[in-house]
Amino acid sequence: MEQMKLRFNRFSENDMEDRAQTFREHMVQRRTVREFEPRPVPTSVLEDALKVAASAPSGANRQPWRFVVVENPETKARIRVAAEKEEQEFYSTRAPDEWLEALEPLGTDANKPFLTEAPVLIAIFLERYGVDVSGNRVKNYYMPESVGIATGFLISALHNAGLATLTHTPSPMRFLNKILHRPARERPYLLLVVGYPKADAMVPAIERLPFDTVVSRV
Ligand code: IYR
Repeated sequence: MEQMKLRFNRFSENDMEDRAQTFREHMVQRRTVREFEPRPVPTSVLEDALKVAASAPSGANRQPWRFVVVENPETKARIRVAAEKEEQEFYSTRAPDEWLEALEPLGTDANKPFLTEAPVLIAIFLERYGVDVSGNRVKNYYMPESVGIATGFLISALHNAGLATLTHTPSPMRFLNKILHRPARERPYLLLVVGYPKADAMVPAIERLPFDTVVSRV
């Protein structure tokens, strides 16, 4: 493979510390939001964030992610109906008690008004295998890891730009293939709800684990 010179910004140690602190202070404020304003989001902001996501590293650079941006109210309504149907099933029968107890502090239930209230839904699909020009299957690698990293990039980019997100995972969510006309080789990975939080939006008063619990040095 042809090589090219790496472009890499080196910062002074002072600048590194400033940048690290500024980024931390902003990122730790990110909260999952469930109440959205209907106000549309700027298209260029959305596109820039999606370009960040699409630049993520991936197994063998296969880029096994596909992002479907949904702004059409009818399509959002169809997604909401299908998601709530699955969620009703989940909350009333499928979920074991232990799972329901774990969700209790978050206050979630089978109603998903944000799916029609938020201006944008981004359906993220994982491409299980590629297809070359002759129609032959091409193997992808580390798909969940790759799509997870790209999703993290996307959430961070949207937050950086001043937009709120909600990671929604109706289960099962195969209905997204049908509604969004995606081929069977693409598996729905996550539904990202994007917009501005309502002015009086509330979030559960949950805390992150102590730093020492999640990070150790050996
Ligand atoms: N998919 C359901 C249930 C749910 C599961 C987990 I794990 C959460 O952190 C939140 C919700 C729903 O979206 O309500």
